[in-house]
Amino acid sequence: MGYRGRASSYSYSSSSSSHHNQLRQHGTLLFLTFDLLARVGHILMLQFRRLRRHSAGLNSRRRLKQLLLKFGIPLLVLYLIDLPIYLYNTRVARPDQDLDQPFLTGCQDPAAYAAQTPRENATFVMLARNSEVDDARSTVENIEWQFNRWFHYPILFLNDVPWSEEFKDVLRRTVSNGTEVRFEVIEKGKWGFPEGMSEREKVKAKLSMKQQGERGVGYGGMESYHHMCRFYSGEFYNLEVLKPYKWYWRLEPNVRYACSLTYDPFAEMAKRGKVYGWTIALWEMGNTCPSLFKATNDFRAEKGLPRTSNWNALLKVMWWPAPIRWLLGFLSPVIEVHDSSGRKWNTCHYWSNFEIASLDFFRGREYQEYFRYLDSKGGFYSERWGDAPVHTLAVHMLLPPEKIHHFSDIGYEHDTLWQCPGNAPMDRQLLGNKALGNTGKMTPPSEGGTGCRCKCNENRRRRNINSECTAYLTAPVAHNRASWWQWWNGQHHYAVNNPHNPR
Ligand SMILES: Nc1nc2c(ncn2[C@@H]2O[C@H](COP(=O)(O)OP(=O)(O)O)[C@@H](O)[C@H]2O)c(=O)[nH]1
Ligand SMILES: [Mg+2]
Repeated sequence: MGYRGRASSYSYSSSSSSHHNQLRQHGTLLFLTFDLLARVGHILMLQFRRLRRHSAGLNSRRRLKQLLLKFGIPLLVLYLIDLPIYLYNTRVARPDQDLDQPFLTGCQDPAAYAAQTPRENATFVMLARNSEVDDARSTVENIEWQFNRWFHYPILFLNDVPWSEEFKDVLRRTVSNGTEVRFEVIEKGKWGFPEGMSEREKVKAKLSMKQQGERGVGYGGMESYHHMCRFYSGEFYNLEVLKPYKWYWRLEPNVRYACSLTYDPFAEMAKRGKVYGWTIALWEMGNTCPSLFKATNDFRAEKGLPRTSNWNALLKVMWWPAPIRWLLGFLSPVIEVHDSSGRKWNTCHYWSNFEIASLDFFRGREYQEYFRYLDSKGGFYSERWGDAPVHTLAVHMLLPPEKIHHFSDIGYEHDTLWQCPGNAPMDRQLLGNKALGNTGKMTPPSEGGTGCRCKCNENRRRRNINSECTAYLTAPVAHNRASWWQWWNGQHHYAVNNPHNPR
């Protein structure tokens, strides 16, 4: 799709001469690659013919031996040289110490904490539909009880259509005394197709969404879902109502926090220089965003951004020899989740319905340029790029590992996914604390637990964090990692060696 995401603020495709230069360079590179392949093929063919002539009188065993000597061994040697170089270039360097740990363990006295700690410029945000009033109420009731009755951060509700009186009434009644609520309609130009997209391109986009629906791409046939993903990927950060704030905490209808959170995560993130906080990581379905990784890597290369450990943590390490990788790179426009050098994305990403993050980062120049670049590729509609993988790829491309924080001590449930930490020892549960009060029956503490009065649903497995996907994304901050043997047996480093998160 050729539309330009807001040409005025977008510099990549506004200059057609640089675009032509790029095309020319790409064409030259392709020509040289083909030329090289053709020459190598020609030499191999000549060698093969010679061998056939020479071995005409030999029996088949000796022929095979000759073939192995002439081709097999040189190819194996080349592979053995290529493989370590490839592995070295895609390695995730091991830090000297663990770079990310839970901020605090067990319960704090929330009244004392709030009195001593200056508040941050922060807000909760919930995008919702009027019809989701019950689910929105349930989330707000829960977060007020588990956290906000002590901290009173404002809650901002966003909608693409005017709020119903019912929604406003119910939610106003749900918050605790002292919590400010605001109901806003998303300002013009921030929801829907990008400004500057022509009618023809919109028709094309709609047709593409219809086809995605028919192909069974998750939410692919739902136009409003595409708008939602594009909104949360970029336009959200430029809303006027968010200008006064430095931090946001994203909420969604029908979310349950399973533990009390007795410290201020905004203040702790600010204190420790964190930028992005998450709870759950999971695999993305490749068919929703087949070319997102390629587009992101193209952006990275165009901008001269290095392949860091954080970037490499996004890769699925493959053992293919170089020519197969070149072929995969060449075919990347038509195969899923590969970049143009043939590297493969592991599709692991942070689930963005929980996020505590810096608005300054996302409204900053680098992220916004990335968003506009993606917009110019059209993938929010020609595919169904989700805001979760977009945020993850950006965070791993633009931030060093220590700026990302896993809130492994937060109990979080939404839909079918959840994270529930073990509870810290009883002496860290502050049972007589007046501000915490009676929070009901809690799950018994477990060794190395970090949680404050968590009530985990015992019918589910206790923790989700011992997963391969989490291990990929947390590798850059993990000093202690699982051995090959442990990995093979399904034990991944984040759980194996993090003293706060035993299996
Ligand atoms: N106002 C509004 N909110 C929407 C729309 N589509 C999705 N949302 C909100 O966007 C968030 C994510 O949508 P959801 O359906 O939960 O997506 P999922 O979590 O990926 O299954 C939720 O907070 C929804 O309330 C829409 O068309 N209008
Ligand atoms: Mg949801």
